[in-house]
Amino acid sequence: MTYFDGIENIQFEGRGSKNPLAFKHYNPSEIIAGKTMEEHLRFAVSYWHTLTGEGTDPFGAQTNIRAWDHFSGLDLAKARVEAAFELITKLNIPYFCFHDRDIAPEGATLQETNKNLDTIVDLIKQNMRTSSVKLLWNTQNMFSNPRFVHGAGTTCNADVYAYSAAQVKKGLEVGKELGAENYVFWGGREGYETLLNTDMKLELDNLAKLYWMAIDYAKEIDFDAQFLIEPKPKEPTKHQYDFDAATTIAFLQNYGLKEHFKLNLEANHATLAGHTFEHELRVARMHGMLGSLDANQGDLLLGWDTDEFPTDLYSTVLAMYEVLQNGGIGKGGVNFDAKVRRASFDPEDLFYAHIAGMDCYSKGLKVAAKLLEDRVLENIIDNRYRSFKEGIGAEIVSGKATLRSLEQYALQNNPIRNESGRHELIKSIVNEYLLSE
Ligand code: XLS
Ligand code: CA
Ligand code: CA
Repeated sequence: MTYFDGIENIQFEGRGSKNPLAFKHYNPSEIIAGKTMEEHLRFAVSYWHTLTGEGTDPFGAQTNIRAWDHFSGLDLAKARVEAAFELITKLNIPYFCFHDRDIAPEGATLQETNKNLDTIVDLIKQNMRTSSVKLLWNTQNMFSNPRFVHGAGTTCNADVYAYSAAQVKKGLEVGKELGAENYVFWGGREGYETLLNTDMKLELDNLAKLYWMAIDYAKEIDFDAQFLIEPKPKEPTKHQYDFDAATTIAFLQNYGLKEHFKLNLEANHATLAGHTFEHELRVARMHGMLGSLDANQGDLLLGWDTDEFPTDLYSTVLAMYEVLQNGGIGKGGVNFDAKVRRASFDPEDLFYAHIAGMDCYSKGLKVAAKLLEDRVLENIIDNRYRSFKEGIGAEIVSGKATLRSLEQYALQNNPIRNESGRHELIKSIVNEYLLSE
């Protein structure tokens, strides 16, 4: 059965095209900075938003109209697999990502749940064999079911912890079975509501133990995916332990886990943490931990995780600038962890949304590559820090300077002069690149 009749494979038509079902900027085979756009961007569809999402919100029921709506149970899960492969292929997207519970319904017992999962994993495997779609990452949903009310790896209930471990074990086996290139841990309810009833130290120790068990088990079954942790500061809990990139890196370092992980960074989680997306990417890059991108955007006026499709060109330029500076995204990719707005309920909106996001990232890539080629920001930065290249600055950088030598210098160096940071000028230069590329 087909689910998106009337929609053909989406083609690149270029800038002048007015066809809403065509790419204006994403030209997969076009070479930018030595690699094809497809190789740079490694786009992925999020199963949970695009196939499982219904358009509900806390105030209202499903609005999405989907051709698979009349199915239920395992039949619904099977229909969604077929629909997923049709959509991903028509969009010419190379990857997808899922949580275990997105793809198959839970049964009455863990055994039954695993059996449902196996059935759908088999079907996905068949579809992967007959298409070129690959799995960027899978993960486990340890936050929706009421059993996770107090968390999973950080729960106060050892029985829930054991259940979570079993779910991670199965998730790793599924990842191996489907050749996942990465495996994600997002701390769904790994956080707290109040410190008054929380043993934070025990919770964090236990979480680290769960990660160590996952590392050991992946080794045992020969699953060589890149492990990724996805930071988020709040939602659903008031305080999530993996607050942001810096906090997550400190946690990993503290428990000796750093070399086993990279980070999956999401734009909307960055802004929830009070950072820009490029800040999170920069922190990860500085530590050699930039793993993958969850591409979306929040809303300036709303303080929650709205997961909108990325359409802000300025943000994608700066994100792709970090990725290029990183030497690429490696085994990671650009996963659209984004949902159509509740009022965009038609099936074709799924296409318009992905096209918008893919074009926005493609344009971001092109502009970032051009900025780098012309060394626009590099020259500005080199010049801004030039006082550290010679004299007293070079001594500070090389570690030769002491408080005594610096005092001696300061005493005879009068007056001190600063130069303008030229913020507005620099932003207008970036705008010129955006407009002309
Ligand atoms: C939720 C997260 C989640 C992760 C995967 O806010 O973005 O969807 O990406 O568990
Ligand atoms: Ca995400
Ligand atoms: Ca999100």
